[in-house]
Amino acid sequence: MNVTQITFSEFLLSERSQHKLDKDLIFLLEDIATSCRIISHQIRGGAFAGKLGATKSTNVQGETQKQLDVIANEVFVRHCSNCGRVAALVLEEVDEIYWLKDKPEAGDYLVYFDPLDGSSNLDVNLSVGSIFSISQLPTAIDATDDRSILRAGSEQISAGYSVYGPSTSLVVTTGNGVNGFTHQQGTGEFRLTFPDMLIPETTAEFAINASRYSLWHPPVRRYFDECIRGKDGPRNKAFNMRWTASMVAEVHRILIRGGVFLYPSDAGNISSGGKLRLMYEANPMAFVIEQAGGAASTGTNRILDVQPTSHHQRVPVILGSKEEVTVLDRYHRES
Ligand code: AHM
Ligand code: MG
Repeated sequence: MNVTQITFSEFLLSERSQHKLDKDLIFLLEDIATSCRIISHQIRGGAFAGKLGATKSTNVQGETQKQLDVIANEVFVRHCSNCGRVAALVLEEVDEIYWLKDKPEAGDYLVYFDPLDGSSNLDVNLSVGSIFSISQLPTAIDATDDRSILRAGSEQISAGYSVYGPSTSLVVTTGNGVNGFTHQQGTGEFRLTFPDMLIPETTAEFAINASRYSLWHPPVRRYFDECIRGKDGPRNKAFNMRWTASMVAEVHRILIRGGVFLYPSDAGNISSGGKLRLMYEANPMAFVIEQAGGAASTGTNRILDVQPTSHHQRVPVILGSKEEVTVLDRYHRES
């Protein structure tokens, strides 16, 4: 870790002048950072405030909501509605698109959130996170047209996540590389601690929920089987495996030390698209990973090129160090 005194606000100002970023984007990123600070605080106090555990409700995906899922959702809505350029919010926990402007103009922002990813980890005190993605409307539109938020990941102008672990990190890209910040207790500032994050091209670490082995398709089984055969297998390499059940924590680990993460489609009761949602999980993470020199694929397509057809759509996800993603793409082609 390379501790600097540069705060997130100072960093954004220098990004703005270097890369001619819109001032409203800077305000919006500040609002997102504020939201992450608040959510981090709520999570740390969760057990004392009686905020761990489930609500009585389920979300649009039919999943039981944690109290903190609902709280994190409200925090993002409250803070990210301030910016006059935000046309709509798309949130994992809410079925409808949350339109903030009656007559959105060209260039207005569309913001996609997974407010609290991996929330099944809360009760057992493991890392969770928030994920965000920002795109722009190419033209002015009629606000009732929900299809206008279905933008491919390649149109993102910024994305990132916050991981609430032993410390709180904020990792952001505006399409000019990836930078990581750590929340400093006391000053309350996010300070630049991981400038210019780059993923090593090669790795010997993979992450997958191996309990789903019997449901996987052949290319994923082939990859996994070869990894666990280690040095005696065709990959001639001793692999290590990790699974935290929190995508934000997995992506953070990959940005720091390399690796590959898979949540493939399988024959389970989840739709054939896989588990993870395209617009607020796969796209932002794919943008971050590519900006850090890695690759992100569905197995058959670059994630950022997938044209969305619905805002809660799911997609298979393979991302991380380039060499492993390339191997997995090849196994999909060969199957
Ligand atoms: P969530 O958005 O409902 O929290 O689900 C997404 C999470 C990811 O963070 C993680 O990679 C995955 O679900 C874990 O799934 P599994 O329960 O199969 O381990
Ligand atoms: Mg999620």
